[in-house]
Amino acid sequence: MAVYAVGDIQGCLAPLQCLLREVDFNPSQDTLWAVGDLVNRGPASLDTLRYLDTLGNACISVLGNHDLHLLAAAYDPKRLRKSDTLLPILQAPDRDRLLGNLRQRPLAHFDRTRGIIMTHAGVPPVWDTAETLQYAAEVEAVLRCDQQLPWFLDEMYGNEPARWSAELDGTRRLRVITNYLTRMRFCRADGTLDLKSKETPGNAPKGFAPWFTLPRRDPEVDIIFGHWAALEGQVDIAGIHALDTGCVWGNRLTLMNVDSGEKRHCDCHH
Ligand SMILES: [Mn+2]
Repeated sequence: MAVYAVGDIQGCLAPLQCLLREVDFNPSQDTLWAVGDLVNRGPASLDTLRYLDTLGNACISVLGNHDLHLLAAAYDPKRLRKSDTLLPILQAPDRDRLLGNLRQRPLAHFDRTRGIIMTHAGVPPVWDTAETLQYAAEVEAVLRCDQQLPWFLDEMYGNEPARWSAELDGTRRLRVITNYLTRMRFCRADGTLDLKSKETPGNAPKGFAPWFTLPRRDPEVDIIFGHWAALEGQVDIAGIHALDTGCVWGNRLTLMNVDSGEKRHCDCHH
């Protein structure tokens, strides 16, 4: 009955399966949480999606920026970039089923019993847990709607607005929600985002800080996130769990036992 959380997989299926073997993962009893960015850049994105689908309800994954980019590329292949490794998914005979399942995944997962929320990039300092889930659900509803999805995928790219306001509506509202939950690194206490820097926390742009160092609205709720490989999983703040350890960049994949906090790693070249 164990619950494990894994960092950004990005198509690195072999290290994932190695870690799951090490913990004797049993999908009929155990649960795997994934922080998103299941695909892209790595070698086996298609097989990663197929494998995670076989886990059914035993896998809970939130959407990351690369997962959303896959959906966008599926609607318009011109969006594919040279560094993307998504073409095998787009050409797969089971692509519609895989993408259809991906679209159903949430942007935030909250385990009320444990008091833990998981998103791909984090939780902005201006939202409590209830707001985070509510705003995530606004984007999730659009992702699941056949009529609205192509429109959203056209409009989701961009760094503006840089700051949340409850008065925002339409595409600007959905874009800033998506950016907080899937792309955020550096932020101000008022919620203003800097989406350009991908550096280490010590190299924050002037006036900005890593989002998790800012006072939290719900400090009693733990946060599990990925996305920021430069952190190397090193965040010494109670209740904050950074799981992206840059497997796809040749470092390692991290699997954490959610209840004990124990971490295991598998080197990417494994
Ligand atoms: Mn990411």
